[in-house]
Amino acid sequence: ESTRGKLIELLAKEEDNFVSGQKLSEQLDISRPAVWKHMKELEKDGYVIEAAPRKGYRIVSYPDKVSMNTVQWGLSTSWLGQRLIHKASVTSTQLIAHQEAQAGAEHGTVIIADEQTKGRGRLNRSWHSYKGEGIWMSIILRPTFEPHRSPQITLLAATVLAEVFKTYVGIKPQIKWPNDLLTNGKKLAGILTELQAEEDRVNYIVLGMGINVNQPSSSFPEDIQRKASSLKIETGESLELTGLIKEILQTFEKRYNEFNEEGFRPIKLRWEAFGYRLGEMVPIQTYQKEWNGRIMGIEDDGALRVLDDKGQEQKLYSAEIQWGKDYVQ
Ligand code: BTX
Repeated sequence: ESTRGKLIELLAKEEDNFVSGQKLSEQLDISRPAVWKHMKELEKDGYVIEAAPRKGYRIVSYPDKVSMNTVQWGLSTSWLGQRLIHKASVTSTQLIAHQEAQAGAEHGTVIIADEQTKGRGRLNRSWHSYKGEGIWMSIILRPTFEPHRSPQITLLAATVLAEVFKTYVGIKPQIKWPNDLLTNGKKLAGILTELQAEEDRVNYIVLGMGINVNQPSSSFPEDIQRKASSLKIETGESLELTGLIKEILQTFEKRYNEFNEEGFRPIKLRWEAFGYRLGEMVPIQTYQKEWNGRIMGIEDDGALRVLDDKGQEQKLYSAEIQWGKDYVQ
């Protein structure tokens, strides 16, 4: 199986170019008939391989099916997703992730499901997770930082999704504080961070991401149709889930490593580049008070930085913000 992984990697790296059977046989240290046999196996898994005399092999298309193998093949991470659990149907990938984490699952373990029957959002809200139409994924992290820094992970995850949507999918999303990914005020993706910690130490974090990918708008129930969108609705094209999952995992690992080495600053700047209604006045409700504030950015601890009408800076941790007519809570 690791030979097959390496084989995919060698072919994937060359993209549209052919790789000779000779080269593959040398690099994998297997005979040429064995290379041929592996190609036949890959075809069974849904890869379309072109074999040309004297030129060699190339991948014409990748399988659409999400599975442990199709995600891990060619995945260029060093710790994220090296252990990956894929299930056809679960109640919630968060739940599985908690069970796995409590049983000792390593940092970077990923749980992905085609469908969730009880997908959850924040504050006990539910998350619609249609079969095969989106990415429903939880990542187990075992960070060494102190618990109070964990909200930064939510912000980091939001910037990773924004970055991937922009560079890989080609749409520029906005991040509604703290963690919703929007286009035109509609929710494309949500993030749910759950923490298991002691006073001064994080046992683990389960980071859940729900990404609407291939839903047509008719797929959403009526009550969320006007506030939800998918990458397909935005681009007009279906996207291959495995490719997108790999891109997210690779970008996440890179940004997480950067976060460990350089701290929160680069993440903060990137977050602010995507910030929803940044610089604008919005009505805010804190405790009994209603006031207007200008959204300025985020603090190092993940709080929202808002300027009140006296020109004072306020830090908001949780507040009812009336995001505007185009956004429905
Ligand atoms: P949230 O509480 O910010 O958003 C939930 C709200 O969003 C719902 O009340 C509903 O109005 C709306 N909504 C529900 N489903 C969708 C959808 N598919 N698209 C757009 N809007 C929707 C956000 O919570 C965090 C969601 C995390 C989901 C992931 S999926 C993998 C992991 N497993 C799991 O159970 N949850 C996480």
